Amino acid sequence: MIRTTLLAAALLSTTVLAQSPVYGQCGGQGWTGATTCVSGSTCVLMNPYYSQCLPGAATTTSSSATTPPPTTTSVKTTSTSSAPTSTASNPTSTGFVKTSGTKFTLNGSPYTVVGSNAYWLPLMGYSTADINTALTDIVNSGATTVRTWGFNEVTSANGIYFHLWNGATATVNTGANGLGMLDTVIAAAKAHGIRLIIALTNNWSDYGGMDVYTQQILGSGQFHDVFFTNPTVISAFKSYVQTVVTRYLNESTIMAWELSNEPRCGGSNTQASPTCNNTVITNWASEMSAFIKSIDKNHLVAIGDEGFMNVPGDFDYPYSGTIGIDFVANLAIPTLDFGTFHLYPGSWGESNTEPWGAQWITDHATAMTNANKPVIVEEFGITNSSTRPTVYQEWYSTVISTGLTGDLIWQAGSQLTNGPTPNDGYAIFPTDPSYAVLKAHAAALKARG
Ligand SMILES: *[C@@H]1O[C@H](CO)[C@@H](O)[C@H](O)[C@H]1NC(C)=O
Ligand SMILES: *[C@@H]1O[C@H](CO)[C@@H](O)[C@H](O)[C@H]1NC(C)=O
Ligand SMILES: *[C@@H]1O[C@H](CO)[C@@H](O)[C@H](O)[C@H]1NC(C)=O
Ligand SMILES: CC(=O)N[C@H]1CO[C@H](CO)[C@@H](O)[C@@H]1O
Repeated sequence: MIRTTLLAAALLSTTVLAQSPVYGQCGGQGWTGATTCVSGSTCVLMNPYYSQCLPGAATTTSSSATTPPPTTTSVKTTSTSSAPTSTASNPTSTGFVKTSGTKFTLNGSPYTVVGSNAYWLPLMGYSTADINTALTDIVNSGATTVRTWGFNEVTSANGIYFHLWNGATATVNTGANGLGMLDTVIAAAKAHGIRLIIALTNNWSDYGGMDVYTQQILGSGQFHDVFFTNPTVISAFKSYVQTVVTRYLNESTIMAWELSNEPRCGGSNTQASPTCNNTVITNWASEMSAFIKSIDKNHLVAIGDEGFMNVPGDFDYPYSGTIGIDFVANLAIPTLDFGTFHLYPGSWGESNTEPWGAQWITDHATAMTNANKPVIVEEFGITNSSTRPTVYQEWYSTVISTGLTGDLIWQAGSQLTNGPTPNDGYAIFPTDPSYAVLKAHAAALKARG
């Protein structure tokens, strides 16, 4: 407690900024930073929580500068002063993906979510030509949608990074080796007609994730789930989320924000606290999704979780309610637009791969129908490339027959200038026997609607 208070006091003294940069925040409830913008930009009121410096003059200016500071001890996350170099927002884009019952829609017509994960697109320093090659391979499999990472937490500034931590002080890297990479991926996806689902942190230590927040803010030795409950950590995550979300407020290439990849009570090297239960992540998901909705009315919001079920008396691990996720409870959260689940019989200790997966899909389709919201199996995979075409075909048939809204493979694969994209054993390159299965399924799912 004492530690937190001292940190917050120290941080507050460093937050006096002269002027906000273009696209920087300049007001809003709880905002304690600069309320004027650098010359050539004007402070525009977006909503009660957020005013932003936009290029040129504007008729609406922020009146929220007088809002009293909040009572929370917020960790300030400041943007660097460089303005985005690419067109992060394109007002002439077509519409945003929306939901209607258990389906997605785009400009009033059905929108089929089918495609792949490609977390690496903005993170490897790929050239624009290589990003285009990867997206071309994805599009040729019939994909409409790609899921990628909108985070990269680091403690030293090397290579590509999005969010640099130095103790409790964090800086968002908006430069060419930071969110500029995400700008490039978004522009390339737009050019290929692909929509993106972007996760905002990671349960796992890949690319930083939740434990970087807790360890930098509170020190080492934290339980993993402190990320979901500590007010200072929640403020810090909100600050990052706000920076990313407002950068792309009007960007219709983004279909949805996800709170995190695979949130759980436990992490990669960090344990769950003895008191962590499903309620902890349900409460966190409610608060965070409401926060995003308060600043962004355009984009859909989902958790990005594995869809674990909480079935009393069921001791099958993914149904046992012991991991920190209650899929049905979370799907009822009003500020979440759709549900997600993952499917990895291999790493979940399920030996009966094909039928177990089909049942897992069926059970989530039932929850989808009951909640009347879309649900997608947004990651699935097996690593045995010889059995994969048959198993995926079976699972795809189950998706089609149960009416499940959509699906994304983990993960896409491409041969690029300097070699293949990352392959953890699940990647499907255009030469893989499963690639044709994906393609046939994408056509079938679009036909089903
Ligand atoms: C987003 O669109 C709204 C409504 O058209 C507009 O008022 C606002 O300035 C835009 N914001 C950005 C960041 O482009
Ligand atoms: C879940 O955890 C919260 C916070 O520790 C606690 O208040 C609640 O009673 C727990 N619920 C159950 C069902 O154990
Ligand atoms: C893949 O599955 C086939 C068929 O069950 C099996 O014969 C083969 O050993 C498996 N390969 C690996 C690497 O496990
Ligand atoms: C357990 C698990 O799903 N780990 C995944 C976490 O995310 C990274 C990518 O950032 C994957 O490579 C891991 O497989």
